[in-house]
Amino acid sequence: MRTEQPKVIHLKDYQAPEYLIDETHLTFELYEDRTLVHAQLVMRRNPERPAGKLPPLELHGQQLELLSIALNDRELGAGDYQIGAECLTLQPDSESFVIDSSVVIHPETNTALEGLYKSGGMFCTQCEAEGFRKITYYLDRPDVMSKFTTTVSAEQKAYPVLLSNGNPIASGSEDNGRHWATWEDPFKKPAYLFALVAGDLWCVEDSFTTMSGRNVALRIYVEPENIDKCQHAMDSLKKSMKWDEETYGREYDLDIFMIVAVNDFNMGAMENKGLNIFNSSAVLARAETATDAAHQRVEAIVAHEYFHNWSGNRVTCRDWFQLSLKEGFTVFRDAQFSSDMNSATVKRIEDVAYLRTHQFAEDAGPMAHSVRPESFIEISNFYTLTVYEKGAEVVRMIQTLLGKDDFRKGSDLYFERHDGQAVTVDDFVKAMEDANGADLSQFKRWYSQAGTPRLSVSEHYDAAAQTYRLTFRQSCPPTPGQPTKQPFVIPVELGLLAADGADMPLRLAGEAQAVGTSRVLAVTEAEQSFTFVDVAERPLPSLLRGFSAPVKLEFPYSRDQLMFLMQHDSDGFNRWEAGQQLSVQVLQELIGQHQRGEALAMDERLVEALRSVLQNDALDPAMVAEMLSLPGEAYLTEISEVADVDAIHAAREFARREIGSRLFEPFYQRYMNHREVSRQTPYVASAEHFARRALQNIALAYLMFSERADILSLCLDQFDNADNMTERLSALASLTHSPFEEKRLKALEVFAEHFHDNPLVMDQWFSVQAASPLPGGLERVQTLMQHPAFTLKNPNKVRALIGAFANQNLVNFHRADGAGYRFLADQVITLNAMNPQIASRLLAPLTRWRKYDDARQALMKGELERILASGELSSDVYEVVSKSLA
Ligand code: 0A1
Ligand code: ZN
Repeated sequence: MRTEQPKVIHLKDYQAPEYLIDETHLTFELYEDRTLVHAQLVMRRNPERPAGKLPPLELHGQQLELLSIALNDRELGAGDYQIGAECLTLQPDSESFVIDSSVVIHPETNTALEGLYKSGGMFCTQCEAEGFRKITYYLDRPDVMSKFTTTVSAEQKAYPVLLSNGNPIASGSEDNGRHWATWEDPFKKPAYLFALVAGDLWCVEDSFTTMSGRNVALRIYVEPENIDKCQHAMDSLKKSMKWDEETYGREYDLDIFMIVAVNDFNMGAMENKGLNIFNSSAVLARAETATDAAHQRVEAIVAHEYFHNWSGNRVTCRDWFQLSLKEGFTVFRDAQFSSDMNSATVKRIEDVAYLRTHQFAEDAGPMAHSVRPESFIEISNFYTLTVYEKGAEVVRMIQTLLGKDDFRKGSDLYFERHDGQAVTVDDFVKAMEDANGADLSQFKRWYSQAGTPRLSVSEHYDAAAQTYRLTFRQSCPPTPGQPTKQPFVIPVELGLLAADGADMPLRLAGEAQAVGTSRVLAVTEAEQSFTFVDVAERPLPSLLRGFSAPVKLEFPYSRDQLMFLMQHDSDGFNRWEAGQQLSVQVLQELIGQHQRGEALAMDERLVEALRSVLQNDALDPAMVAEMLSLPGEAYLTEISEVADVDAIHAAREFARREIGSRLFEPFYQRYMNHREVSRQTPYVASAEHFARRALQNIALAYLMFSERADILSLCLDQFDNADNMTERLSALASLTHSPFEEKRLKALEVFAEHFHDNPLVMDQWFSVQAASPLPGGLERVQTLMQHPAFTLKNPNKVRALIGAFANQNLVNFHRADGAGYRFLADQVITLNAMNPQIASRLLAPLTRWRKYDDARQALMKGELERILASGELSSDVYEVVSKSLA
């Protein structure tokens, strides 16, 4: 909790540490009412700092009860050191020395889930970013890297499994019913990668032979009841290990790799060296209890954490401003992996839709920051879409500009040059430059300038000269602390379509001959033109193929041109994008009609365009499903100047009903065919099967708008008889949004009865109801909070119910009387004291108040002010609230 004015930490103030820790020897004695931590730190002065008088040693430490501390075996007395709320300070008397400390901590009452805590019956840790200082006095900063040995002792019966990083080197039992195990990690690491687990766990075992022929034991530890839900994660792990060898030449380095699933976890998972700790939602998956989306998420997160072994652990961050060094790069790597494992175009569509809806909103809000932030109050607030997703886009642009082979040369040099070091984003870019003789100095503005650039494009065709000129104008709106921006380097991949839909050869003025039919232009100036020659007819440009840069593109396409691109663009992503732009135009027209009180009437052309997509059997069903998904309400909000919540909802619902009724027949055909295949095929978690089920389920949702009894029967049949959660949950979601109240309530009851002892399935049950746009949403959520399966102590539950309500149920959350806002603020105030990280994340929807009408703005700001005045705020919540009101 914040007791004084919060300190702002600035990147420009970075200084290397005065002291280093070569060895860290830890002993944990775990008890039910306390834990004793003994730490022996073998330290020396940092030779890179100025010599001279020895500076004081400031060890980080929070919420620790110090029992004893010794310097070179000499017990220190109270006068030998000072203890503050955040640090212990003492004066070393030699260049090299050993500190021994003993502290008491209380994992059993740790609800913040940071440091050492208990999740159900097991002990576990979460140390990133600054959690290790809640375990022992230490230099808790990523540029202090040390070799760790860890001994854990606990009661044998309750905690038969004792784990830490590295390799197990010794273990034994004591007479008193306790036992112990010692682990040694041969790799130097910062404290944020430390992990410890103790519990009654079972494990699934496998092995992997690395490219140099070493055998690695693989283990996934879970609570006994989940032992049947680990196979998918294990398969994903082996695929990731192989992929990283083949794609990046990266081999695993320890003899054992472990994953532990815990139920109470603030984020998705954590890449602790050799001992990844996962939110159980990111590990457990089997057909009956996890959806296709959950299976894909498990595959992606297992890969992400595994890839961190190189991009994050072997080469780590110098300081937390460099967070995107590991996160942006690793998200980029896991996205490449997922594209290779599944449909690359569908993966790109999903990522771009997510980025444009959520990261663009962050960029336009009060917490906007650059990929490498300049300052923060609480680093936990900077595990953001900007650092992760936009950071990945920035790495992707480097690959687009350099080409795949040269990018790989750069990454090889980066890993080779910096293995075992804590480095910066500049070091990463420098390796990319040095390996290729490239100059990325202007490009680096992507790391330092916040905000989403706009790129508006105009065209000029000269029929007589057969030239075609594209003029690009870029700008970037101001963000907090950055009123003006310099031009970015924007890679624009493009093609030109002829009247028959074919790509034209591309020859720029000055070039000897045409070079390909799709190419990347680097826009580097505020305004810049490119002229193509030998252009025999007026072309239609396909711009920003594959979303080659995270910008808002503006080009005055007509609806007919968009329909043409939807059919003919050789770039699959841009075919989808054309459909989205067409839908946006049509939806915005409907929004206008609703606002003017007119009867809603929808442009036929969208229906016809979707009909031809739906009837095209040659298209990947997953692409068809994506193309049939209208832009979400949150995206429509993001692109509005002032978002009219009710009009957006009404327009989108109207469009969905229209599409459902006009395309009833083809939807019915598709549904019946696909459902039949699903009925006859055992569940397989692979792209082809995901695709079929995606289209089947979107068809069902559209068909349910008909409110016909025969469709209801199909839906109920799927709900009752499906052998997998993907089909069952989609049927439940369609029912939950339907007017068949009796059937809906019955289905929800049956579902809860069946799955009441599976917390992850119950999360889905909460979310489906929380997201239902039917009137009375807030009251339903308030009632669900009383359900025995709900608890504010579990972050997954908070996200599933309260998060889903505030982020996905926009009509109910933004109801005009402000009750949704008041409810959210109440939860934030309660959670502030229990779990500051979760409280601060839950707040995000209130920070977007500038998007709404005056009345809602006042209500939202009122709630932010109420939070600010509610008492002692954590630094997490304080930072977000105060910046939102600034
Ligand atoms: N490094 C992890 C994310 C993570 C960050 C913070 C955490 O606790 C506050 C937990 C996990 C990743 O990128 O997967
Ligand atoms: Zn990560």
